[in-house]
Amino acid sequence: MNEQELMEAAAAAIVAADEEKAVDLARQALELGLDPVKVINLGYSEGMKQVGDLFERGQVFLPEVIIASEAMVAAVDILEEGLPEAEKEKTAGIAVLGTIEGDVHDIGKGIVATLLRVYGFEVHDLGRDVPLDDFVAKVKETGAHIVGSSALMTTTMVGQRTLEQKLKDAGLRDKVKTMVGGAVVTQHWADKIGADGYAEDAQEAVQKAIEIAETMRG
Ligand code: B12
Repeated sequence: MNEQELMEAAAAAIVAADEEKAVDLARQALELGLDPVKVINLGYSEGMKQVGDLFERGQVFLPEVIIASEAMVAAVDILEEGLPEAEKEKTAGIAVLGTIEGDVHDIGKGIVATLLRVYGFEVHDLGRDVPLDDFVAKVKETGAHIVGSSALMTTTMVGQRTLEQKLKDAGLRDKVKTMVGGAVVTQHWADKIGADGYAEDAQEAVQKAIEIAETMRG
């Protein structure tokens, strides 16, 4: 199986909500020496997007989405074993991450957290359905350079705008840079609410975070 075929099979395994197959393909990807991040982005995440489209059209139902997402998590766990060890010596920066309150989608945010750690960030992952005040408190406590929020629903992305305001009210907005992401979030939304960064996937998120952390060190 070549790289392209494996990516397509990985996406298909997620659409079929076939955990065994998804896990088996993740192992094959590592054996073939493929880039785990690429396989997550172009294979499994692509499958998850297709599941979302089918769900929206009423062609699959919530229980199937849950099983598909479990298959995705299991495959990503395997692929993460193929990532280089997190940099323990150097600190690229301190990042606080979480999924906005009211929103339980956390697969993508988890991938972003893992990759940031691999690239030397000290990551404080607050989890999902995180009250906005908890983001603010954690930024204050850790002196974070970056606070990243994830939102997968139109109803919760508005929380990212409120978070901007809460950071201002707490006098922290000039000390921390904000990054936003999640399926419904766009660069346009980031600009509109005054966030400092947006990324479409975890790889881009890390690149942007590194750039942002560098500008903060001056
Ligand atoms: C899996 C899934 C679920 C799972 C979540 C499991 C979990 N632990 O996360 C379950 C089944 C629980 C679920 C529940 C629901 N879901 Co849902 N779900 C999805 C689905 C199919 C895939 C999401 C996913 O994991 N994608 C894969 C990951 C890797 O991608 P990602 O999250 O986008 O993350 C990447 C980037 O966005 C970026 N990124 C992510 N976060 C961040 C943060 C920062 C700072 C940065 C820089 C970048 C970044 O990097 C990530 C990695 O590359 C989406 C469809 C879609 N197109 O997204 C719907 C979707 C998000 N769900 C939807 C809905 C409606 C729901 C429910 C309300 C359904 C219901 N009727 O109950 C509930 C929500 C409950 C709640 N209160 O939150 C809608 C939202 C519609 C909208 N526009 O508001 C969607 C879009 C489906 C649809 N098309 O209708 N869901």
